[in-house]
Amino acid sequence: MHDPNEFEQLVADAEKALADTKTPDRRSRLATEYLGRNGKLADLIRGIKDVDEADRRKAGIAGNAAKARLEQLFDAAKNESAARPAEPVDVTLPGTSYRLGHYHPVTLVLRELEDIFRGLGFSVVDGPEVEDDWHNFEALNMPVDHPARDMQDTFYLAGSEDRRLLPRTHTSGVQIRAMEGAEPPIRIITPGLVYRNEAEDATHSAVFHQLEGLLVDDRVTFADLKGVIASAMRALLGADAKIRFRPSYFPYTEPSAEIDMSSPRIRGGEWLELGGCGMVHPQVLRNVKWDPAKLRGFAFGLGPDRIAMLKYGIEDIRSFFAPDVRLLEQF
Ligand code: FA5
Repeated sequence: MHDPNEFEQLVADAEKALADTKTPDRRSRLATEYLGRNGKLADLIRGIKDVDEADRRKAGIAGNAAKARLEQLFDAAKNESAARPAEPVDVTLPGTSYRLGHYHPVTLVLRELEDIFRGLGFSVVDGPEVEDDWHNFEALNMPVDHPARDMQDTFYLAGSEDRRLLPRTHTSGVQIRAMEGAEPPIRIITPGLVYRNEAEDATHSAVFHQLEGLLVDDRVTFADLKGVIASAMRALLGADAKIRFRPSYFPYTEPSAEIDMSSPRIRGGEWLELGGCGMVHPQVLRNVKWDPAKLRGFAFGLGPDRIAMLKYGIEDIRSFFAPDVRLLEQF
């Protein structure tokens, strides 16, 4: 430092900078810039030792005066802004927008189906994806050497030979779990993933969803089953959706049927397979210690992936399980 007037210049600079400072935040940064331990004032004060001896005392006095003046200036600015009301908020300015994610199309269909079935009095229950032989097969009237086990190509978990654990091939095992230890009547749906050792193509995936339904009460007929399926599908796909039942075979229902669906807005009204269903087999009721002489029930297993393909016009089921956000972004 060569000139004690530099202190006056520093105060003048600070005054000007303060006048241009609008926010408390910037004012506080400015105070540090001038008054901080490594700030501009401290720099000048450190330089006093280099001033000619004759002027050194004068420089010291100027330094102290500058310090007092700067402190006064910053204090005043602080008090003034504290006394001033906060800047009014312009509520018409655009807000901060958040990028929201998208639901998977199959999730959308599952949620819609859950809502529809809840409206029909069903409750939603969950079951394990790793199932044991009893629930996936045996209690469903498929003993170990029953040929119907070959209707679904099953994966088995390595090392579980004694308990025969498997990634479930269908959601029907949850029917058994829901009835075991419960009292009739029952009215449930159970959505979830299932796994099959299948060759994949545009309508077959090795991992896919099912939505199982089960209703057991004292007077239930096949007409009730048709009514429930038809009203659920009309609610989901429109009042002009048509349902038809084709005779089929499942060991756990008798009689059994395949459900097909057609809508004029989907693939030109072509009939498409939606799921399997039937009246609960008496042996299944016996297996859960319910009395088939007093009870009747129906069950169904729908394919929500196929329903989502129909609803959204998606040609290949494999795109649901491929990690491509371009698909999801459309929903
Ligand atoms: C069953 O799995 C029976 N458990 C359904 C059932 C439940 C019948 C209750 C009677 C009573 P199926 O294997 O047909 O049936 O499968 C049912 C539906 O799942 C099919 O109609 C289809 O919509 C869907 N599905 C079956 N395999 C696949 C697959 N590989 N990829 C996608 N969807 C499939």
